[in-house]
Amino acid sequence: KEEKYETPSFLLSTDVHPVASKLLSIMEEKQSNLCVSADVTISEELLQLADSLGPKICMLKTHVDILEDYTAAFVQKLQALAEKHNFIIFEDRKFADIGNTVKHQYEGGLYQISSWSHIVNAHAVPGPGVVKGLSAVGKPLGRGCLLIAQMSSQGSLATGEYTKAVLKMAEEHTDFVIGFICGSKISKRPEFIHMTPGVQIQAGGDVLGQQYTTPEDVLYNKGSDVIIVGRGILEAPDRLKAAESYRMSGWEAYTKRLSK
Ligand code: 5BU
Repeated sequence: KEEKYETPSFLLSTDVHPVASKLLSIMEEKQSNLCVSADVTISEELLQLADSLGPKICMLKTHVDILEDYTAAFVQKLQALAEKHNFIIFEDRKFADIGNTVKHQYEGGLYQISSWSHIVNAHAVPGPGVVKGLSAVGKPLGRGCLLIAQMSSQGSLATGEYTKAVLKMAEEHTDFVIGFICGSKISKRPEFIHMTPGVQIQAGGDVLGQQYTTPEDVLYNKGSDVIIVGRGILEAPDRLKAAESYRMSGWEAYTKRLSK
């Protein structure tokens, strides 16, 4: 089949944040807009996942605070795997406090997230101070941030006017905010990356309010750029096979949209 995909011209623009442009070039190179959500509780299993699925993904999303055995040595190994397989690390920390507090939470504590995670995310609910606090730590390190504009869970309050306010907050902090967690494309500005959780091959949900949409729907119909997949891969009988199938269907839907 002929490859119609061409490098989007904005990739060549100098306005794009370095982490965003790195992510976009990884996506192109690996033909993957799959972010695996590595929601496991043992660090060795997380490292194994990162090593085996590494070639299939553009990004690995973590929740370090669910690990039972977190150590500084673990993040060093994770960083080495990110280098080896060329993927971005995204700690899904969902910061949501005043600027001064999130600064400490991002930089310090047990996890020292800013030292190893290329991307973090934040709720906009505290107002712009949350971005300013995170930015004070992350910007000098070349890190990027996603604002949570919408959530995948049923009954989420992040809708309508709230989502619009998040978009505005992002537009006012483009030196640090590189995009959104959202269900569909909310900004036409090409420098913003749209990433969507709540994705499985079959639409549906779980018993705790998670709602799933398919890769095709998210990337083609809803116009998002990256799919975030956890249990769709983690609970599959063969994780590598499942990751390859999400990568393939995701890339097909994404390139089909870009050449619309
Ligand atoms: P799942 O197993 O594919 O349902 O996991 C989804 C992951 O994405 C999980 O780590 C959530 O914490 C994360 N997530 C989400 O599901 N929905 C959201 O709106 C946001 C994050 Br923000």
